[in-house]
Amino acid sequence: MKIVAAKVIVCSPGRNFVTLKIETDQGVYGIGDGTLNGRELSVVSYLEEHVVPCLIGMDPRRIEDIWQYLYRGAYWRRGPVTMRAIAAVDMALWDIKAKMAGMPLYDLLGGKSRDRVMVYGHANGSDIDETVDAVGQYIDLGYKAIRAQTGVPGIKDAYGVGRGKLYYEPADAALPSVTGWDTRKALNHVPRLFEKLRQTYGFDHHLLHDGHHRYTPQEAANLGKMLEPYQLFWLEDCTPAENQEAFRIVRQHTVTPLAVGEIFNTIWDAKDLIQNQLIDYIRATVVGAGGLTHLRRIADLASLYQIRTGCHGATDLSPVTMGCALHFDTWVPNFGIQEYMRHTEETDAVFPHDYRFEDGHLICGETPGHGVDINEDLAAKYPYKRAYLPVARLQDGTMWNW
Ligand code: KDG
Ligand code: MG
Repeated sequence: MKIVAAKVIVCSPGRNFVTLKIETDQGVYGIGDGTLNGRELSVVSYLEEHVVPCLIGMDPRRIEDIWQYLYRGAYWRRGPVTMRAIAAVDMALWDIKAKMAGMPLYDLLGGKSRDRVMVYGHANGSDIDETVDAVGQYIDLGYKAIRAQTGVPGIKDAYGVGRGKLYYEPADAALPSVTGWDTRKALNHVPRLFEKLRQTYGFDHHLLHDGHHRYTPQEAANLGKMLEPYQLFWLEDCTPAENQEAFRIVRQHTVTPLAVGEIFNTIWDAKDLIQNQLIDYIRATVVGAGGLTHLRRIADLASLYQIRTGCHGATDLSPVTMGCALHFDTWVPNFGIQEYMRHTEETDAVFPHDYRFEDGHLICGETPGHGVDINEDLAAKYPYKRAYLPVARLQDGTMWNW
């Protein structure tokens, strides 16, 4: 069996997506996602110029060998562009293998560990009352777990507060828009949101919060401690994780569960965090961390330390990643939760898929493969549009982490 063609499809049905389609001499094809928000065309070039030529003629059944070839063979290891390109190939190859086997992907991975996958949605508002109402709407939709973000008085466009509600999309401008940040103001405000949420809805639902890399380790420890009475499911990205040791400071001061990893590319980004039990949930996902082949390794290492998965699932991960992630979540023994930021109707139409939402959970389909396809004719109607994530500056103009 041979790979005879591989093409990169770029489209923008509401937002940009990079999709890889690998075709074989047996007529079976596979689909992979290589979207890198705000830097999409670098992955396109990496795939078209440096990966596709190598793939032609290879045996698509040799998933592990092709992964190693692309990882070791580049000499230059890791990084978001390389690992997304590898992920796109890996997803497409698993799709082909499962289609050839006539199995839904979860069966090929080892079979179901659960029937459905608990997801969390994003509730946000420009102030506490608006966010409380938004959480209520998610509860009415059946969600069991909800991430809550609120505007903070005195901060321009605080993280997580979108213009649209259900379809909130942060990459919203042809050049990065400038948002603000002030840790003191946030620390005064965020605990009041969760106090109000618990007063209003009680303790039955899981509540989550994303610090989006804004706090220093000591500030993050302070936030985690102040949030303890509200029993969060997790506090995410409370401090940047380049320095994995930084989480030790947070951990020493708070029992609020910690999640990190949506920007991790490989197991090496998470190794110390996992082995020192400094986190509770690992957020790496299929497109970010080199595909299913590598994500499985991260999940297995995490399972040794009772750390559970919580795959990133924002809108910048295409339905192809969501399909793969749901098969992974259905199989992985140490599953925690899956993020689910809904795609727009335009996106869903370009990527027909067989997963469905029911009662706060996503359920993956039974179609052989990962269950997600691309309608190329429709995709061609939505050409690429440059779109950037915002940047953040402190009140005195200093560049900060968005
Ligand atoms: O592209 C950036 C988004 O994926 C990110 O800002 C979303 O933090 C995020 C989350 O938790 O989904
Ligand atoms: Mg996040």
